[in-house]
Amino acid sequence: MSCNQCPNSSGKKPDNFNKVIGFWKGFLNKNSPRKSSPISSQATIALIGSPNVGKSLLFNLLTGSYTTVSNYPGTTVEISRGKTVIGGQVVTIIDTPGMYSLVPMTEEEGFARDFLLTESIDLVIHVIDAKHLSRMLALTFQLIETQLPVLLAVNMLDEAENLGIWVNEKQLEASLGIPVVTMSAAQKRGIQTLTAKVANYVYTPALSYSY
Ligand SMILES: Nc1nc2c(ncn2[C@@H]2O[C@H](COP(=O)(O)OP(=O)(O)OP(=O)(O)O)[C@@H](O)[C@H]2O)c(=O)[nH]1
Ligand SMILES: [Mg+2]
Repeated sequence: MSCNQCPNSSGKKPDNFNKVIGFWKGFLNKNSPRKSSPISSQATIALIGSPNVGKSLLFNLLTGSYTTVSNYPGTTVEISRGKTVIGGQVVTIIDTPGMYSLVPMTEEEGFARDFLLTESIDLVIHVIDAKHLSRMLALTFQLIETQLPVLLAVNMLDEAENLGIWVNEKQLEASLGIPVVTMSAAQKRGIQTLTAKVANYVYTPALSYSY
């Protein structure tokens, strides 16, 4: 996928992107009508994603609270909760352990999956690594299948751009049918866009989200 606004739009395209999108779009159309209702005020938002994609750093940026940012296994097995104000509403943000799939292979994945199914979550922010877009979209589609509203945060944009990988936010939104934010938590890029898109849900509970 190329970015119209990027000078180097002939850069590397994520492998198998169109195939991945096409497969899952067909699958979802047949199998799971998506929930379109917006989330309410007093919302609870969960950060979900593979290990090392930047969930905890994003959590810290959003909530201003301190958690350990580490690659060592086990450091985020405990779910962290923090509060912030988005769209004039107090919102609870939850940081979860890294997981590759909703079909649990590890203790952390089982924990995160059970938590998603049992907790009252209004919005899932699926954080992915822009360098591995196609591979990480599999979990996006699994999350959409849970019927929870999903926002895709394509993080690590700085590293992807350094490799010549350009992600077109609008094109991805159109392809997936969910809100997408391209961002770099390390550079604090895209955070305002992210909160603006979350605010769209939080602030207008009587309206459908549009993007
Ligand atoms: N270059 C770059 N590094 C980032 C970015 N976001 C996070 N990181 C770094 O990536 C590493 C992993 O970030 P974490 O926030 O711990 O990742 P996580 O998803 O919470 O990982 P787990 O808790 O293991 O699932 C840290 O060293 C972060 O500083 C980004 O946008 N760009
Ligand atoms: Mg973490």
